[in-house]
Amino acid sequence: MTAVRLLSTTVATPVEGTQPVRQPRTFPRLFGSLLLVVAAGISTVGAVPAGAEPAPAVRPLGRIVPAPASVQPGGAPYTLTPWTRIRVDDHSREARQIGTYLARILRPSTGYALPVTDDHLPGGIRLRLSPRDQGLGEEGYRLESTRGSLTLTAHKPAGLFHAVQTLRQLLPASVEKDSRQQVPWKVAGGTITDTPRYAYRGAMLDVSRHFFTVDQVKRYIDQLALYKINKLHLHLSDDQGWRIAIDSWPRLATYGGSTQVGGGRGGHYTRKDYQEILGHAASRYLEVVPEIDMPGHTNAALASYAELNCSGIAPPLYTGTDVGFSSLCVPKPVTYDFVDDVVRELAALTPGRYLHIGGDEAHSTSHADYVAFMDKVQPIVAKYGKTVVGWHQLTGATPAKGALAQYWGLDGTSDAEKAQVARAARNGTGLILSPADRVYLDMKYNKDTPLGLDWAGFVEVRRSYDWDPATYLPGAPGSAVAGVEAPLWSETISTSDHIEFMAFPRLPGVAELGWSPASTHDWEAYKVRLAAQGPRMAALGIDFYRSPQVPWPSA
Ligand code: NGO
Repeated sequence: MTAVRLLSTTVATPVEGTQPVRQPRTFPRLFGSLLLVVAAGISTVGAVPAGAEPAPAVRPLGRIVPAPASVQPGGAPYTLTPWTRIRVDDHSREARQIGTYLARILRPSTGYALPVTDDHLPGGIRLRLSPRDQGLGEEGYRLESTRGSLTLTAHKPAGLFHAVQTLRQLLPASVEKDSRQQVPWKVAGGTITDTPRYAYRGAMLDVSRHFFTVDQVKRYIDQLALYKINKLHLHLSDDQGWRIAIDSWPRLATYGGSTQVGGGRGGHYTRKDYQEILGHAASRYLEVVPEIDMPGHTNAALASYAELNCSGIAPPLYTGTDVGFSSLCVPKPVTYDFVDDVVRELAALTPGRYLHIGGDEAHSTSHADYVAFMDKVQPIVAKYGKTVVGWHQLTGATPAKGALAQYWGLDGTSDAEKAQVARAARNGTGLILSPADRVYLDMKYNKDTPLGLDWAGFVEVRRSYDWDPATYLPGAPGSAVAGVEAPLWSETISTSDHIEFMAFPRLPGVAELGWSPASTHDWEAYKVRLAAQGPRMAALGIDFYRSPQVPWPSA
């Protein structure tokens, strides 16, 4: 397994198509708009012409990210006015909360009052939970836009929330601004019916190498929600920092969390902080997947408690960026008291299904110890009611029933290692795909990218989007794929600006791989939809990487 990263440092990933693709404006405005309407008329968004300009007064229905499953344009647009009301089902607290969330997004830029009401009058923006629409599942929705009303229907609240994200993207980008804008607030007529391809659509933030405050995490959650990401994986412990308060082992956070890469102050989340993150994530329909990495990547814990070391001596805190040098002491009984306490407390705090136990780069643990450790630790996770997630090295041990393995290999990963993961997948282990040379958001875009690493090569926007999760890992059945996740490791990342520059615009592409049907997958069409996100990201204050592969609008 060491070989993965050592080998991969030498893998050169070609930088793809570096020329901006812009289509010259050779057709008159009216014809251009007609073309867009016709293009939007097909049932998927695959055929919108590349770089089509000028921007029409009404955005074509379906020009959003992730691409919806089905788009049927038609009829007159819906127009928001100063008298518009947001009408929610009277019996659903969650529908009302989502309505209020929508109103808070729309009020500053429109300047309209947009009261949220449960009156039964016709018209307005309607948020409906429909028990009959079971076909929409846990997260699907229907959006119907007509001259008289705009109706969002879902079977479950998460679907309504995703419908709101679609609605945001159908309105002009300036809707995201926090001051009043004088533009017509129109949504093209027609119907979108949309359900996700995968149930697991994640983003990971490494809060260990550099600590990020609750507000920084909340800001990232808000950005993830716009693209229908539904899992936030928090990498809460590593060699450089332990970031979550554990009452039964208090020094983990107070001492183990007291520094970070480069020697800064670090930090940790109190139980209250963590609950605030959980609450915010839940309000955005994201499930938090907490990770305690073990048995390697544990220097912060080993430094905090001498008894966790086989030698009985605590090492110093670590602020560098090496990996693979630390291990919990597998033969010692106290190791499992420790794991039990940590898992018990974390599982009790976390409402989600999953608990990630790391398991990567255990280069200081023998294979036999690694297997023995995982055999003892996975049942502890189950005992506290959670499903195990581990980095794909877990497949070298015996993954628990129902466990998910997170694959972070790359093209250069050995066939034997790929085969080991594929075999586990055939035997029932689910896969979360995070190929490092595709979706590691900490990889540099190109040699000039000021932040990030390059051990998996350079990852331009097209490369991160242009692959298929279902057929990615040879020998692994498509049905084993639970979804995709874009990790952001933070050796070089220490501010929200850094997060945003590395995540955007690659994150929306990963979100699309997770949400949209394979039939919509088409880089030429995607890059046009992504380009339309440029002004929106800018309005949200996201300083994204202006990839030359994407035909960003010039204004
Ligand atoms: C690897 C390693 C992490 C690094 C990351 C940097 C995994 C699963 N383990 O990914 O410790 O931070 O690369 O890209």
